Amino acid sequence: MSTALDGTHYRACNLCEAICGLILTVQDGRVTSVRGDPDDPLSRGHICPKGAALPDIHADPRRLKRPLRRDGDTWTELGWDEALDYVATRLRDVQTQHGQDSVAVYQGNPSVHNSGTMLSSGGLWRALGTRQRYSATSVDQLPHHYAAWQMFGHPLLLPIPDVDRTHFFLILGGNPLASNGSIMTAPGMRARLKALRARGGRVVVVDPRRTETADVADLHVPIRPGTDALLLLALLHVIFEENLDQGGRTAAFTDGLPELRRASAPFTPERVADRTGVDAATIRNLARDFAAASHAVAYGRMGVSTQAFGGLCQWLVNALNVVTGNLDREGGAMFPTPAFDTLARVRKGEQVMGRWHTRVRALPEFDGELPVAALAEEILTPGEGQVHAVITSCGNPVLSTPNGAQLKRALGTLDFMVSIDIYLNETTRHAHVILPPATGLETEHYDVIFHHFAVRNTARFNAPVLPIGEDQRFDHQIFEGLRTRLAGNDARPASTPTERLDFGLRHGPYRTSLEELRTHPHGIDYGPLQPRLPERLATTDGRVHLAPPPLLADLARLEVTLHNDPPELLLIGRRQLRRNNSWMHGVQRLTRGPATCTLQLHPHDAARLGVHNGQHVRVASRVGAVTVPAEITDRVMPGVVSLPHGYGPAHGQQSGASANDLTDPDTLDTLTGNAVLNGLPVQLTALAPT
Ligand SMILES: Nc1nc2c(c(=O)[nH]1)N[C@H]1C(S)=C(S)[C@@H](COP(=O)(O)OP(=O)(O)OC[C@H]3O[C@@H](n4cnc5c(=O)[nH]c(N)nc54)[C@H](O)[C@@H]3O)O[C@H]1N2
Ligand SMILES: Nc1nc2c(c(=O)[nH]1)N[C@H]1C(S)=C(S)[C@@H](COP(=O)(O)OP(=O)(O)OC[C@H]3O[C@@H](n4cnc5c(=O)[nH]c(N)nc54)[C@H](O)[C@@H]3O)O[C@H]1N2
Ligand code: SF4
Ligand SMILES: [Mo]
Repeated sequence: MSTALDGTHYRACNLCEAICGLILTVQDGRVTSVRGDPDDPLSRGHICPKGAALPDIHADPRRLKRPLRRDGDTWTELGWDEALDYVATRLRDVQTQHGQDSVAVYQGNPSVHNSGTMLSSGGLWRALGTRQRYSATSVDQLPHHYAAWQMFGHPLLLPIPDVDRTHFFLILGGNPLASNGSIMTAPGMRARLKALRARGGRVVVVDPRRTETADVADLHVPIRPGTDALLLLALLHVIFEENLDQGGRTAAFTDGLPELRRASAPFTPERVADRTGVDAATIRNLARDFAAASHAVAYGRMGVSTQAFGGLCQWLVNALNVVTGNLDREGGAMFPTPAFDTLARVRKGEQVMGRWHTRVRALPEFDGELPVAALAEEILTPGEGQVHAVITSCGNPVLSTPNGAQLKRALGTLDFMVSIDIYLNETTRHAHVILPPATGLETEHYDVIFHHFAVRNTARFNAPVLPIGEDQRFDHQIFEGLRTRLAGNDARPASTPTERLDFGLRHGPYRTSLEELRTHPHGIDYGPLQPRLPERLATTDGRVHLAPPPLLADLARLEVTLHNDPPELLLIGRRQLRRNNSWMHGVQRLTRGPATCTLQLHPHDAARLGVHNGQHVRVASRVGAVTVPAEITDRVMPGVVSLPHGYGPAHGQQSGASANDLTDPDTLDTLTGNAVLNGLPVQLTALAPT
């Protein structure tokens, strides 16, 4: 039976940062095929297995569509009005009894991939007025924001590698062939890297693991986890020592070059070689090649962000681009110009850190959010200001934040918890109410965030592909429903996400509109990235700060590591093409095949510890232990073991242990407050075969 929907639809995928254009065929009201859209000016036909599985989320019988309320272990469905009334009442009661900050909020990763949530959740947080706000940022890219704020004046002024025009791409701690790129929206990295090499350029990957990206690079440089700041300083050292630095066009408005030169002086390649595991000759050659390339760009991602020196790493990556004249120039690190530009009206020189602190450990807020590593203790520690209620939206922090087992215990003690989420999972099962929004193909989409990080200036808006049932609600309806109930008589009607989007597009740099974008379903191409400095800088003095004092001061902490013996075994993570953080295991076409939650370890370590391939091993850290099968491979360097995150015991065919039952909330990048998910000391024991 054909329906009004039948035919061809265009929709950008919102599962990851690559925002690929898709062509969907609908027959009899069902999606029967998904292909990459060759006419999308950014993705040019790219699609990955997750994108192809996008319709399966809709078909997944476990996906929630109606509100659920829990009494003990029993879940019952509620009507929407009843559910929203109940949630608002309970939240207000907790705040009346324990104060505004007794309600904590955690926003997870899909928040930034849903324009409805992005453009409507802020109103609810303002109505709540709580300072207990957390998100996945502090288990991810917080150091990028910190360095951008210190150097360029705003957390979102992140320089993006101009991969399509560079001749030398230095990747530290990123694996875009598995992740499809992050803080670098560049769909189809395999093809982009192939083109880079075809034009005579080089790709170098610095990573403790020989990754899928390292496989297609010219050079893989294995590095001991957590030591990249030393390597980056040594690269700068060589560049200064051999007078390879070139100011480039940004020199006229850059301060701090002499301070940076002085700071890197003690870090000779010879001095850091042992600790990093990278020999001095390799470091010297890398510095020379990078400086000599006509267009070069250094890029550091998760591996150099979620580690003990994340802030230093992101600063030094930017600094390397600046001193080699590659900031804000073609083929270097550039600032995109998105059609919907959240940076259009920034306040210059805004203080965004330390305006308040966590109660228990006094960790500083950054851009309105506290480090999520502190959430469990804020719930568990009695006293004035204790958290008694939690709201999660698009998040699964029990699997995604340090010491998830402790957070799980903490969530069990709450007076009230509500989760805005589409699944019943390790986190949402603790909620008293789950409010499931429409998702994916049911929603309209414009990527509000990732066009700010894209390697080309484009814009794409798509209408929903699938209709929602009468009993479903959109995310913005849920947020607005709660906001108006909490704000009571003060609530004025807010504009809808669609209206906000249209307003932003009309006032944006290209003066476009939703109407115009609707007539271009493949997207509009505004061309390659353009130089944007110094106009785009948000520092009070309008200059780039190459040597911000807090970053210089943090070098003392790094120096100490040169004098300590390194731990014998360090744990790192591993993203996998067919997984999406903690939540797409319900999609069967992604979960076929052998179990993938394995602990990779090098043959030398396996021999030393008496571990056989496939044997179960116990991995223990300061906070916990997990049991997983070993996978012996020389892809990881000796002294390093790798475990993917996002697994749980109830993930069907792909069940596994959670890496965050090992990670330690007390170990942070103390400069930024970011969690340390890589370079964690662990002990390994082989378990008797069963
Ligand atoms: N050890 C270790 N830990 C890590 C990482 C690591 O590399 N190693 N990576 C970290 C990183 S980078 C990140 S971003 C975090 C991610 O951590 P989180 O953001 O906390 O978790 P996700 O696994 O992304 O879970 C997404 C949740 O959103 C729900 N969801 C999916 N779509 C929608 C939707 O449209 N609407 C709503 N309301 N909900 C939806 C899913 O059911 C799921 O509960 O994990 C971090 N944790
Ligand atoms: N298929 C898939 N794609 C995803 C996701 C997913 O779960 N699955 N998650 C999405 C999210 S939320 C994010 S944030 C991005 C992340 O995108 P990426 O950062 O590209 O992905 P990761 O695989 O986490 O890459 C981190 C790399 O750092 C390495 N590493 C670990 N420790 C160190 C270290 O100390 N130094 C160096 N130099 N390297 C180190 C790891 O071996 C790994 O290869 O991916 C996104 N895309
Ligand atoms: S790469 Fe990301 S955006 Fe592209 S199809 Fe895959 S999941 Fe979707
Ligand atoms: Mo992330």
